[in-house]
Amino acid sequence: MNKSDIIKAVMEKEYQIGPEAVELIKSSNSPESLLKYVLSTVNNSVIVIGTENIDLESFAAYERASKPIYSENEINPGFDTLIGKLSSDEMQTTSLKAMEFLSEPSTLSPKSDEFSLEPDIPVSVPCQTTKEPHQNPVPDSISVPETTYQQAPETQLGNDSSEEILDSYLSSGSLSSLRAIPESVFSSPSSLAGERSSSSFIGNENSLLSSPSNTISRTDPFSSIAGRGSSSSSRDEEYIHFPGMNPVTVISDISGHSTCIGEYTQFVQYFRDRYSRLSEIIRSRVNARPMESLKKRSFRRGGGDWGSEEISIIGMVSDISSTTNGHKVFSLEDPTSSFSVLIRNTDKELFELASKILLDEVIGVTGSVTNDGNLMMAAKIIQPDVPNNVQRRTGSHGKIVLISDVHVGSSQFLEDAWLDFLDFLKGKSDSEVMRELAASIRYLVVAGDLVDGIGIYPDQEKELDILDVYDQYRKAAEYFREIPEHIRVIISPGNHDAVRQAEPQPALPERIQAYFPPNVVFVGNPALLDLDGVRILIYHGRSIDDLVASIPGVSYQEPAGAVLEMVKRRHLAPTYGSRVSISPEKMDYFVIDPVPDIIHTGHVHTLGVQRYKNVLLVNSGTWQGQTEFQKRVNLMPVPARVPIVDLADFTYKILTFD
Ligand code: D5M
Ligand code: FE
Ligand code: ZN
Repeated sequence: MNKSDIIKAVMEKEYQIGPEAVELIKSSNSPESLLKYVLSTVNNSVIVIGTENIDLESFAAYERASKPIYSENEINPGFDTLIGKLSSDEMQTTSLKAMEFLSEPSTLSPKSDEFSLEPDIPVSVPCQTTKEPHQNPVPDSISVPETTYQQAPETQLGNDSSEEILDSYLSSGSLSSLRAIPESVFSSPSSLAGERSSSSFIGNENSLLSSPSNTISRTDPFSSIAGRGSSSSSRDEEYIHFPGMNPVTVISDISGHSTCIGEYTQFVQYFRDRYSRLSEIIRSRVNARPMESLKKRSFRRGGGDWGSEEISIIGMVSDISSTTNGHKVFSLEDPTSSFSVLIRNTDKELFELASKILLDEVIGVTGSVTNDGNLMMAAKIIQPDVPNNVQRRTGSHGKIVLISDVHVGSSQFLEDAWLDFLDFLKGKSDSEVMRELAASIRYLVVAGDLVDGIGIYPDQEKELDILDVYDQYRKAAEYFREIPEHIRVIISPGNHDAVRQAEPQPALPERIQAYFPPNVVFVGNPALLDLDGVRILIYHGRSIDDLVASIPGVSYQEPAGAVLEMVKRRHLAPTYGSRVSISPEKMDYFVIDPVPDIIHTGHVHTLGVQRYKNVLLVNSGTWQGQTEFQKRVNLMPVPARVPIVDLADFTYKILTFD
């Protein structure tokens, strides 16, 4: 077992590992068994596995006293093959789940080929880690919950003007297109066993017994922001206030509130929350019916040309396919039922909008229903979006500096530029204008990837100057101590930071917070804050990778365009189970509500600022030069550029430090 195998296996479990610990495992007589032993015994609250977490004596005693924790024969032979085929990013979301299925022959036999080795199938691991499949076999009936394949509903057609289109819809192979999604999030457990129940409804969580074998063992160990701020005793008791000249109020943040233990019922609850909040926004603009009522003959049906009644529905997109003639078909779900919607390619504008619709987003559709009550011909698609009349808030005074992706510890970290930036903050610029500007700064926000971390991508250690993640944070803290005390610094984590990978991510652990000076406030990812009257939504931006890949016209070169697509959907990570591993919390922390004044993202290492209906969208760049990995994928970073926003009128400047 070599170093990168160890790091990969540790990443799989959503831990990080220190270099000495890797060496210790590597040098063992049975590194694989030791690693498995460590992973099965490590304390829930550990993020970075160090030598102190490796108890060689107990391991030896364990091996003597019992059969090995994993007998090699028990391990699924498919696992290594799977790992070999996947990039590390895919591994983070895919392989654990696949491993779980592969270990349950009874559950996968009919679909194993489609399932096991297909890297682009979106599957996700919730919470912080996953169960050991061999130890906690999941009952058959619920073994494939959040990733059940869904077949588009069959449609019986009536005789009407749309027959031709419908014929092609029916004959299209796309009808049988399958995808792994958190299927039937509104339905009863019977649908999990393969049969969809038409009488399914929101609120069925009691029908799935929560057995310990269906849970994930690690829960959120952090309650870190509470350590520094004070809880409000007002109506909003959850809000945490950091008072002072430059006050911070945390309006929404997972830190200390994670309830996710990975039970299937939590997915139901999570999607119910997503649906109810987003549909409420749409409902304020359309008068929608429950889908179940569309099957009843309570309104005029028939082709649109024949004056059928226009009706509206609001649903979550559970499937997207195309007919052989190139029309689009959406399957929508609401708490009462599901329904198919057809978007004809003859309606250019509508079709263009339909091409941008993503799986799992919540949309309203207005149209007419075919005679048989099985299909809606769409005339209009309504996204939640931000109302045109959203009021600009009065604002505050002073300036806010927005940065992200510092990547301290990376050998590509641009220290010279960074030190120039620190000099600027300290008021040490040559120019009077810059000194005045610095004096007006009240807040500095870091939207994730403060350090480079370790074991985040294959061979990362070859591009690290600092190999220990704690040392990386110590170095970062050293830099942050240089920042004048009167500037309130807010640090939110990203995918390179030492917190769980599943989002929403909690704030950095207290051990790391302790390195930093008192003017630093730690929040989760995402986090909605009020900064002296200005509302800012901070999100690292992992979902931008998905949006670039799936929405035509959205690119890494203009990252604010991706954020705009989030705003239209009022959701930071619309599609479940792609790059973003979403932990099913009680509340959907990704819903953009209320509408903030500023949305600050990062992650893609390019800079972009855009204004959309009085919301300022800022994607800050990076302090890391191009890595070998980025060279391979042709990602050209925009380093050492700093957006600085006036809190009174939301005008901005971009400062350059290279
Ligand atoms: O991400 C910086 C950028 O690089 C971001 O656009 C994602 C991209 N990236 C990083 N790792 C991967 C993998 N493994 N596959 C595809 N794209 C990737 P950062 O979070 O700073 O590493
Ligand atoms: Fe980054
Ligand atoms: Zn990132």
